[in-house]
Amino acid sequence: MGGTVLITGATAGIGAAAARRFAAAGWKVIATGRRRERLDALVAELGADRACALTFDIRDEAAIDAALAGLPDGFGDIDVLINNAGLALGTAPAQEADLGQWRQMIDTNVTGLATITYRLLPRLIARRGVILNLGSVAGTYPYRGGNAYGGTKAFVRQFSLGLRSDLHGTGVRVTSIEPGMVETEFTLVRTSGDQAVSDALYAGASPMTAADIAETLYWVATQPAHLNINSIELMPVSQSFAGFQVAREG
Ligand code: NDP
Ligand code: 8X3
Repeated sequence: MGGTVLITGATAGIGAAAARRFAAAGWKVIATGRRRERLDALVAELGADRACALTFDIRDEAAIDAALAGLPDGFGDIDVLINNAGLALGTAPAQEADLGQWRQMIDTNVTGLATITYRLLPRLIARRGVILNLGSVAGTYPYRGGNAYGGTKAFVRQFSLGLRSDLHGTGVRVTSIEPGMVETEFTLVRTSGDQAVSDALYAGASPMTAADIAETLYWVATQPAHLNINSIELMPVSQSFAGFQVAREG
C-alpha cells in the first residue's frame, strides 16, 4: 500500500508529522524545507529507502527546479503533493505592519505554493494524483492582525477550488485543508522567536496537534479515487468565533 508523497515544509510541525504518518503507512516521502540538518535527521529516522530530502527555499523558483531535477531514482512518481510550507509573520494591524513581512508571506504562502504546484502538475496528472493545500481558518474568518496572512490563505482556498475546476477529467483530486490553532513552531515564527508568547497562546487551550492534522491529511489522501474532499475546516474545541466590532464617534 502507498505511493510517493512530496511534503513541503517537512522540517517542523505539520509537515514533519505528515512525513512520519505517511512513512508509517509504507509511503515513500520526499521531505522539503530550508533547514538541511532537520531534513537529514528526518531521512535518517524514516530510512533512506523510504525517504529523501530536497533542500530549497520555496520562494526560489530556480532552486525548486534544481531540486526536482535532482530527485533520486525511485522518488520521481509523485502521487501526492502536500503544499504545507508556509508562515505567518507579525500580529500588528495593517497600518503598523512590516511590508517586508507581508512580502515574505505572499512569496512563500502564495507564489511558492503556486510555483511548485505548477511544476508538479504534469507528474500529478500522469499519476492521477492528489494535491493537499494547507489553508487556514484565517483565510475565511478575519481577525485583527491577520491581514496579509489571512489573504494568503484565502488565495490557497480559492486556488484549490480553481485547480479542481481546471483539472476536471484528469482524475487529480484537490483539497483545501483549513485548520485553526495547531501547536507547532508557527507562533514562534510569527513572533520572531518569542517562546513565552507562544507558550502563553497554547497554555490551557488544548490546541490541535501536528499529528491531528497529519492524520487528516493521510485520511484525505487515501480516500477512494472517485471521491474528492473539496475542503476541510477543523479547530480545537477551545477555539470558536467572536462577533463584529463597532467603532463609535465621540
Ligand atoms: P511550522 O513553523 O512548525 O512549520 C512551517 C514549515 O514551513 C517548516 O518546515 C518550514 O521549513 C517551512 N517553510 C517556511 N518558510 C519556508 C520557505 N521560505 N521555504 C521552504 N520552506 C519553508 O508551522 P506549521 O507546521 O504550523 O505550519 C504548516 C502550514 O500549516 C503553514 O502553511 C501554516 O500556515 C499552516 N497552518 C498552521 C496553523 C497553526 O495553527 N499552526 C493553522 C492553520 C494553518 P524551514 O523553516 O526549514 O524552511
Ligand atoms: C493559523 C490559524 O487560528 O492561529 O493559520 O489563526 S490561527
